[in-house]
Amino acid sequence: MSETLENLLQENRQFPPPDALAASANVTAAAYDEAAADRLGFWETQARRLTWATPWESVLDWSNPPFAKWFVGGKLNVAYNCLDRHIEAGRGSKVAIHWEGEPGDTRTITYGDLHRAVCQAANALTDLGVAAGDRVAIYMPMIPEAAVAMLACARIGATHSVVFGGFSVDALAGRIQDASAKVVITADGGYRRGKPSGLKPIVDEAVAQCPTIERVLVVRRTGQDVAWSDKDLWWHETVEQASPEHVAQPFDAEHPLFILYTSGTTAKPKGILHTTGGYLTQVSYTYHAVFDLKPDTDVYWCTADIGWVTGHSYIVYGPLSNGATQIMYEGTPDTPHRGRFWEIVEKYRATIVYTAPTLIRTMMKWGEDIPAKFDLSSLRLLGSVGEPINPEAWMWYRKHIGRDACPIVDTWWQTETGGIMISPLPGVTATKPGSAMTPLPGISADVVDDQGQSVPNGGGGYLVLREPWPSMLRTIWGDDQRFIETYWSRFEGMYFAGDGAKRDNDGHLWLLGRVDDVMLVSGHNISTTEVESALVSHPSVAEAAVVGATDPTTGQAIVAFTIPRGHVDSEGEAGEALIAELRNHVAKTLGPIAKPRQIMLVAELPKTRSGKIMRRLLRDVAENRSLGDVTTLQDSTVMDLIASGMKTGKDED
Ligand code: 6R9
Repeated sequence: MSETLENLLQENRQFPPPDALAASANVTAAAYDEAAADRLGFWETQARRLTWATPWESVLDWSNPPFAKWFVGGKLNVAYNCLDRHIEAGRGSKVAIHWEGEPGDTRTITYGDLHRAVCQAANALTDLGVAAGDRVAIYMPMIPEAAVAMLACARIGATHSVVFGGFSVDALAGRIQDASAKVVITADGGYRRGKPSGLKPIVDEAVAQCPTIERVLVVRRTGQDVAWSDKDLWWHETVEQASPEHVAQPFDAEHPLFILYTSGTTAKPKGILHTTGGYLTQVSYTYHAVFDLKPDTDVYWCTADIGWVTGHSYIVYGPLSNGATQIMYEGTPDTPHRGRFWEIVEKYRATIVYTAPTLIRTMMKWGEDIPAKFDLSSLRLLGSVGEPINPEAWMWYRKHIGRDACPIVDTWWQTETGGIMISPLPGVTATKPGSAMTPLPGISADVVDDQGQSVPNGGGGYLVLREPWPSMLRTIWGDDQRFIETYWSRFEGMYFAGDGAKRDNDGHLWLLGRVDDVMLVSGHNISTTEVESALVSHPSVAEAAVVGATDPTTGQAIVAFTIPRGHVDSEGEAGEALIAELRNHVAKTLGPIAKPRQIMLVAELPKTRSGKIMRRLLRDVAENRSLGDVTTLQDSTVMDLIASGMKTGKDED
């Protein structure tokens, strides 16, 4: 028998789109039929939503798989599509970004303002000797100049490599070296948790190890003291003095737009390469379709950091190519208080919020009385990305943020896919809590067994993509062989995404986490996601992470790390009683095979900067090993907290 994943969790709730939203939705069910009838023709139609300087000769060259070329021979400028064409259409005074600094300072930036800043930055970079094809590293806080820097690179055909502002010296230096970047754009620092936190000192140390760097361009954000070398230039003395006149040149559809390193938990980070025409086509279309953006009335807010692919595709390129008005926030959700996010929604009358399950579960932990203090009635659509969203977290999001009136789009995609692949369409799909539902029009996803055969409804296995898509990664920077081995070798002729998934009895897709995390318990492949969702479905639990630890009788045994909700007493005997209750709750929800051997109550979980749980580290704890590499952890003290005592009971965050 071929190996598949168990399908344990059953979910029967379903929510059709609100009538009014469905009646005026940007995309209707007809899109699925159009794409099914002519997939490439469908993508050509979507490419025509952009402005091309030279039309393409053929839509796809797939003669040398897995190396795809989309919109062959076409030419366009990405920054022109995000800025100039809106201004030419008379929308220069429309707000592009409502920016909110963590200390409470604000900036309102129109499309005209953004265009001017990008043209100045394009001229300044050109003066520094940056030309089309050169690489530029961007290491910035969440300030508008981060988007300006990206768009300026795109405008002159330089390839940007954004590195999370907060990664270590070694992480930054390694990424600069891998791409041989010529310039770094950074800031003196940014505000996080009420304090200025320095970026320039980290850049200084990294640059000392990177001979390819000729110049460092520094935005003054915090005003803190910084060391200065003859490579350094202030943004306000260069960019802000440069000419605001700049004519964008078109680039080939396959011109490299950006490299983004995946946070690779163990191996050397992979520089995922995205190019120009196909990438912009898919992110622009999916933004329009999935978020149903009405440019004249919507106020959109994606809470991601710009250093994550979500920030690239759904803060910069998707929204701006569609002429959206959006909110950008510099800081953390609990500074100066735990209602900061909802205060921002209220202040700007946000209509669409796109965030991560980790944030939703944190809000569950803090309690629903916090969002209840704010007027969230402007919201009409909610999105989720980054991890499987547990059905109870989905229901909490729907009820306490969306007042049971907003559709939720659970969007599955990856750095590698560039844009959203699997998601409800908000005006079409009757959603199920916890399911990403179906591939978008023009996308073909499947769930297969060990042999690459599609599993029937009700079965689980490996998520694969059977056909090339416009915003697919083109290679791993500098390593075509690794590109082939990592993504295209597991199953003949298919892209394997690394995730497990199941197809329910109606054919809808449920993401089950990374297959590396799957637990093999007494011969059953059990996904971490289903056990975590069962734990989160208990009213005392806000968040859970589950790992398989070596066990003498069952091969692997399930070990769960669980964060109780804020109001729950988890000290002493109450804690013991809760643990016993949770073990039984999982057994009852999923079956006895999924009953955890051990549950630990903890205050925090180790997460990456984009909020993904790092189960690898928890496996080390569960198997009493010394900890592996913790450099990509969001907060490295969390592991000390978990390893010592396990049950701290108090909330450090
Ligand atoms: C966009 C992004 C990709 C991995 C992906 C999967 C997980 C993302 C998800 C999801 C379940 C969703 N993931 N969205 N899992 N449901 N809606 O997150 O890119 O940082 O490269 O991570 O994230 O495991 O393979 P990236």
